[in-house]
Amino acid sequence: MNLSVQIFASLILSVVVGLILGPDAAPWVKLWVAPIGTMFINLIKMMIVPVILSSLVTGMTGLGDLKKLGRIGVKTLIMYMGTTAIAILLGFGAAMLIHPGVGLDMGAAAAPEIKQAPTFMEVLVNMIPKNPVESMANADILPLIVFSIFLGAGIVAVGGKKGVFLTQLFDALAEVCYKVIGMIMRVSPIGVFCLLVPVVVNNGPKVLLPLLSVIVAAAIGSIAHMILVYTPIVSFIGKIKVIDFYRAMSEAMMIAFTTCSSAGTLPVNMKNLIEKLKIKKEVVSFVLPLGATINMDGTAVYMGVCALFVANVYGIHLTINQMIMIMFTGTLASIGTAGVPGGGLIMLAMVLQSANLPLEGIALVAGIDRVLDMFRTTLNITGDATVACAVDRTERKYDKELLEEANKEREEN
Ligand code: DAS
Repeated sequence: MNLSVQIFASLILSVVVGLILGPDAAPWVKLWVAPIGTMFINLIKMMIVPVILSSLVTGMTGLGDLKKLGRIGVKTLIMYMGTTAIAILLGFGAAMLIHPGVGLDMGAAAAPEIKQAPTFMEVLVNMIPKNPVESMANADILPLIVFSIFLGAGIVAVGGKKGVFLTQLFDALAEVCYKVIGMIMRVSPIGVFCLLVPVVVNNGPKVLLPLLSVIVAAAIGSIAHMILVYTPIVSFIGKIKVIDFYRAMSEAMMIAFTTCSSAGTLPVNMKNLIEKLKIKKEVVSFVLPLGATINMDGTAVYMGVCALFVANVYGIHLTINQMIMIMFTGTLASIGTAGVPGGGLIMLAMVLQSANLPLEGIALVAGIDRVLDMFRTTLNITGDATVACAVDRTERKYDKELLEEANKEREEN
């Protein structure tokens, strides 16, 4: 049975076992099952820094010139921002369809503390690592990307035998990383099972049913975004058959769904795009790590759905101004969301505050946040892969020109 099918079977089994065990088994499950899930996700996280460093440095040396990096960067950022803005709109649309929270009396709830999203300048300043080893130790992905780009550019500048040696060294390290990730993925059915059983045991029907409308709206928004936004991009720009794309993405999507961590899914996503979809390493190693930190379309859908849910629960009719504020701050909040479990919940406060909606609303969705996070993280990493496929395809045009130029030079000499 292929690995994706094994992981899916494990996912279904964990839901059944979790429902049979029920909330009374929570202490026992927390003691004996949850730690195995934590060990599995830590195994994948163990590969985040080495795979980004080795792939991005190799990718940089493969780019040949910084002009290409600039072109890839601009295309990537435009597509990331564009798809995120559409995602919030779809979140609003799904919530207007389902009307989550209408007539729901959730009682008063304590207002959580507000975490401010970093300002644009703060994001820029934080991107420059004052100590690359510290950035690696903390798995700070953006500073690690910047350091890897400079390291790769330095190797290209050195050139000669030393440059070739270092390029081959980092290329070999990248290959080793993908082999290790493959070994880790072999135990993923067990890891997925042990990650999901605690979630099902703690979020049984009595927790989920009253807020089922929120989960349904988030799921509809996420699926609509995949169908209306990602499928056309993959098919018409990426020139990849949709069935091939989602088949190649299935492992990473299920890991994202169960771990709720874009960062934790990154190594698997990178490996599968390079090995299964043959996307260029220099594109994958730049676009995906960047996306895992700033491209969160699933979180944007969630912001749209939850903002409308809170407005409905408190009987507030959103004005156009409030919806524009939610769209703007929701895009910023999704950029500032960390690629870890629960990242979006923390940023929701900023969105509600910007639209003058009661912050107590966060406590209402906090109880089912882990389930909502499954959908948003799965969409987040799928969006990263979608943009990588589109950027890779549009770059091939330049590669073809380079190839033709090289052929012409060869004929002339
Ligand atoms: N869990 C986050 C991620 O890893 C998304 C979120 O919390 O919104 O992408």
